Amino acid sequence: MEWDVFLAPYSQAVDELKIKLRGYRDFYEIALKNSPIEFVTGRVKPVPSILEKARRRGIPLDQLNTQMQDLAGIRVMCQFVDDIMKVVEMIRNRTDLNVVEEKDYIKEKKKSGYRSYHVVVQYPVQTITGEKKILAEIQVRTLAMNFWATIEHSLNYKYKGNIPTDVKVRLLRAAEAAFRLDEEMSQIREEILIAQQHFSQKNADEE
Ligand code: 0O2
Repeated sequence: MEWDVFLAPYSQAVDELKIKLRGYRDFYEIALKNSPIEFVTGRVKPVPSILEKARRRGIPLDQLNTQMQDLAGIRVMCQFVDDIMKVVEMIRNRTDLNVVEEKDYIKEKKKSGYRSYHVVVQYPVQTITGEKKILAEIQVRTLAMNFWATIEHSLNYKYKGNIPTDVKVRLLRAAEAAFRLDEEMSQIREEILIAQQHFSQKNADEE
């Protein structure tokens, strides 16, 4: 398998989608509105992770393009839970991609405590041999959900997927705390938004 060649369109898709989704922030800023997007990151799945997931899921390597939906991965971080569906709606309305699947791990969190909204999209990339439609997974989550997921992900890596029970229990408690933090922030949302508008106006005036 020539990984560089196979993954090149995925890398292109990640670069393009990062720019496109980051663009929303600028549009909101110009319109002097609070952006539902705080920041955007993206990555192509590293080859060892691809091989591990393919083995775990029994996916033949020649079917990766149709059966592994997160070779190209984008993450959109929001300040508030309510922003998540605004971002999802903006993604659904785009005419440069097709949404093929949505997974709501916010309504129904994973057993681990993981919360996020996943949108799987089919995105066309123009390659030297013509157009290639590739799958990309966009994960939309709050900053608190992202904090939890990042920590849990590194612990999973450290313990090679077998996190000890006591740590798992603590992680579940931490997930509960992150959920409550999101709830608290939602309740003072209006106040925070007004403060942030004053702040960005003040910065603009000083420039
Ligand atoms: P990485 O390193 O982020 O690429 P599965 O991966 O089998 O659970 P599925 O159906 O392939 O699930 O896709 P799903 O549910 O959309 O989840 C894929 C990705 O969501 C994961 O990619 C993680 O990024 C994230 N995710 C899902 N569950 C959890 C969780 O319990 N904890 C954390 N931290 N992240 C999660 P990868 O391939 O696992 O890893």
